[in-house]
Amino acid sequence: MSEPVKPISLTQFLIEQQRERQHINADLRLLLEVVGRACKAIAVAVGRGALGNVLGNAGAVNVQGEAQKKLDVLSNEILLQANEWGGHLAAIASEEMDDPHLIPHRYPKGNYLLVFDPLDGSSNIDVNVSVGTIFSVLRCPEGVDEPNAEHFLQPGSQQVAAGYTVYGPSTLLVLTLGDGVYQFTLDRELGSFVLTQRRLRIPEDTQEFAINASNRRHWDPPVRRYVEELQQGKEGPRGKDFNMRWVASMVADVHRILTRGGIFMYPVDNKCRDKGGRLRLLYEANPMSFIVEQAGGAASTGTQRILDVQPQGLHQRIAVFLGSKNEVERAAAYHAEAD
Ligand code: AFP
Repeated sequence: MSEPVKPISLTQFLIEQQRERQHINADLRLLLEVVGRACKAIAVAVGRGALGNVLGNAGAVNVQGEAQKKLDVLSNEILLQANEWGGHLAAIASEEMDDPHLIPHRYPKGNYLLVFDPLDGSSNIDVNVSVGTIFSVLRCPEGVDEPNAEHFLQPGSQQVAAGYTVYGPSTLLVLTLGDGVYQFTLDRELGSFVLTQRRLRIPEDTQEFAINASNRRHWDPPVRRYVEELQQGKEGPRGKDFNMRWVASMVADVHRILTRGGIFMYPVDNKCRDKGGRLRLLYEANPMSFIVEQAGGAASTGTQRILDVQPQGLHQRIAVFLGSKNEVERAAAYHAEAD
């Protein structure tokens, strides 16, 4: 659900946000344009697939202990190189890097911190299923010249912008500056992102849910209860049938929810409890929660609003329930009852 739209370019949209609405300053505008440009380069690399010799593993393991794909490494490089020289950033943190990347001394420094998952869902690359980039922008604390990991540990409510791209049948960029959610589609002939949906709204109710059901035996009782009730459909306490979808690319699952509603869940379970969860707070949960809330949805750990969580580490993981408001609230209520 969204408002009708005049198809302007991302550049024009950002200039309007700066000039007319004074919603962003010139540095943030430049930063977002550069991120958009880098995502276009990633879209080209993803689109080339086997022809670009970019499929398969890179032969390295990232800080998360996961085998890096060639496209993970390439996307990370593209985002780093595009963003380090513009003068709008103080440092960059990536899911693929152990520590923050400081802006080299030869370039001017700015007041923002950029956080990204360069290629989310990368296990889907080799099977030609949608993947994407997730990013979040924070302010660098005042007076900090050489930011370190600690300076990135800000609750998600402090984000000044967040977005994701989906490299799917078309390439989409979804963006929030804290005043609604906007969707841009890449015009491949012109090479520019064009506004195609404004003020996206997630329906409060839904008949779709997304969870990796193969983990069922590891779930905690409130998650089991919630999902079992969905599965019981018309005959169960919910009195209606639900459909299940799981792409295993958070960008694709969240984009579906933004488009037609639903709830996405990656709870902490017995399989990932020692890590704190599966999804990363700074690179995945926070930007997606900001977007979902801006579209009228909700995002919770099951016990707390995600955007209120005080991060403890750059690569911290967390439980995620997000999407249609009434469903997220119900899942959270089951957790509260179980407590
Ligand atoms: P990768 O980027 O390592 O493929 O992980 C993707 C992801 O973080 C998220 O995008 C998916 O929702 C989730 O993991 C998929 O997890 P499962 O492997 O349990 O399906």
